[in-house]
Amino acid sequence: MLTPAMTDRLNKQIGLEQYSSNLYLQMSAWCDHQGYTGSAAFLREHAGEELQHMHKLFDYVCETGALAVLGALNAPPPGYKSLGDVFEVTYKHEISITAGINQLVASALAEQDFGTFQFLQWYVSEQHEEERLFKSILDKISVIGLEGKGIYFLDKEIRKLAGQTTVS
Ligand code: OFO
Repeated sequence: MLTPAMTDRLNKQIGLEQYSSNLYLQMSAWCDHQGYTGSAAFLREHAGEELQHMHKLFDYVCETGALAVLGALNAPPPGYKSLGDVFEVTYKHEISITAGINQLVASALAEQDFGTFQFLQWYVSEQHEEERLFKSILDKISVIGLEGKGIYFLDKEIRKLAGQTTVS
């Protein structure tokens, strides 16, 4: 059984995962509009993964007998300065999600809610993968660059990353 405070925190995280999905779906629209079809495919696929993260939390809250509540979401930014800007934002966003998960884990421990603590371990590992994935894209950007044909090859490389992370 979840405390009301823990239910509230988990519901907030449900909203953050749903926002992540909207953020990446909107980024995929921008990339497609600019002709970066590889990045668009990768981000669209990643938006789907974020929805799975949201559903996993939603199911957990429901399974404990608490009420899952979907709150209002902010609109994600519709435009970006460059493809590099898109992936700077994704990396910073994932770092902020990691901080939120860490706070959830700390409050589960403080409440001695070991069931939630155990459940959240999946998100701890997942955030390690998320940060690694988006950092690897920033590394590709700094090696290949965004000038001339570089952006064409970069976009092809990013397409190859679609489907490389898994949700179980
Ligand atoms: Fe749900 O991991 Fe990214 O945000």
